[in-house]
Amino acid sequence: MRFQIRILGFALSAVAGCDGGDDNRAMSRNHVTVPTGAALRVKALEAILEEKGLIDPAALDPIVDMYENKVGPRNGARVVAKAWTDAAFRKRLFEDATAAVAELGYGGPEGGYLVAVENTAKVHNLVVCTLCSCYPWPVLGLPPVWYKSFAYRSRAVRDPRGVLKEFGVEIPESVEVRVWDSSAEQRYIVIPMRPKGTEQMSAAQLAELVTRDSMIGVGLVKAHA
Ligand SMILES: [Co+2]
Repeated sequence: MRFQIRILGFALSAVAGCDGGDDNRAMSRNHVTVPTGAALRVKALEAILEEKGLIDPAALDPIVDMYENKVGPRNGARVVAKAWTDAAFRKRLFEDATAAVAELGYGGPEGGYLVAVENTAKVHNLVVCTLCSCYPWPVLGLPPVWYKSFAYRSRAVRDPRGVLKEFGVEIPESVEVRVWDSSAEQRYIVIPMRPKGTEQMSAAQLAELVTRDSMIGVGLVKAHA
């Protein structure tokens, strides 16, 4: 029972979508995925559950961490590995990513209107939500804290190469950097370049190499994890 309540608290936080009750009012309509009231209700419920000793805030952190770092991005990694190894799937993915990832069983809240963008030798893609934190949950899980930060949201557009450098990614001047601004009506997953030297690897092995950051565009996939 206690565990179920914790999950409920987590699910309620998740449903709030782009965070910040008050902030939502100032946002473009495209980024508001639920009525402002929902975020307030979640906060109120959390406060009551905490006050009554039914949830322990510290117990929620590992659950959030699990979705942010483990469960979520592993789905996206499977999508990338399949795109690298299955030409027909790859084609469908770039035509309609929402439908293609549904073939693997991924979909649900914050998962509609998914667009896959392809990194090539000539183009590097970077994803941001300039106004809030729109993010494709079914394939990437919950957005990392830095993704929601004002610094990332503003600088990713103004100085994408500078931001990439801070993530340890140096993109040659000859490669175009494209920045995609997410919204509730369009969310993105970057399909990174398959590293050289992985020709013999299975899709499952390849998926192990794919990092969350590489699917946001702030990382590159290396042949050795
Ligand atoms: Co947003």
